[in-house]
Amino acid sequence: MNAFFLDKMHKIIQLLDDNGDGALTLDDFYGAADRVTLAFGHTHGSQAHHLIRDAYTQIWDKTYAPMDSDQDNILTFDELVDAHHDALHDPTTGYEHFRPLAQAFLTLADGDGDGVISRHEFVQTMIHAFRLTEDAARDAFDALDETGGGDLTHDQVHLAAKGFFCTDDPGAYGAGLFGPIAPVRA
Ligand SMILES: [Ca+2]
Ligand SMILES: [Ca+2]
Ligand SMILES: [Ca+2]
Repeated sequence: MNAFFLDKMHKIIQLLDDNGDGALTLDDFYGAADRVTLAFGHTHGSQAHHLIRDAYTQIWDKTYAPMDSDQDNILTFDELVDAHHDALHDPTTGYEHFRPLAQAFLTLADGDGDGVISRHEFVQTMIHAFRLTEDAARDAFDALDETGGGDLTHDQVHLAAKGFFCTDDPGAYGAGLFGPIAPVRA
């Protein structure tokens, strides 16, 4: 793991840490699930809400909870790095841990159900689930939409998520999925 990967881990905490304590809990994940559910016009308790909450529960139970070494149900930065290093940081098998969650996001984000993620659908997801600014969300989309067609296929989004979560290559497709990565110096 290189400095870029650690900077990405800082970014993940920053994006998802609802209560600002610098660590992640399942409630932080549910916060993201709740925001994106409402943003796409679904109600709490709806099928869509269950879909994305269940996906977060699954990734927490299978991937993150085993790395919560002191078992306090709080994932510190070091525990998060260990979880990603051990479970996800492998382009061939690592992404299978992540695919169900990405697929749940795709199902919600593809609001018109046409099988592709439009720029608008992508930008709304990034703003509401991950609190990106609108400018950062648009830039992230434009970096992924290499042909400029205005839509991303589900496979493209999976490829981007794999590039972000399962590699430490700053030039990987998807490295800018969640906006610019600021270098963090300890
Ligand atoms: Ca937190
Ligand atoms: Ca812990
Ligand atoms: Ca769509």
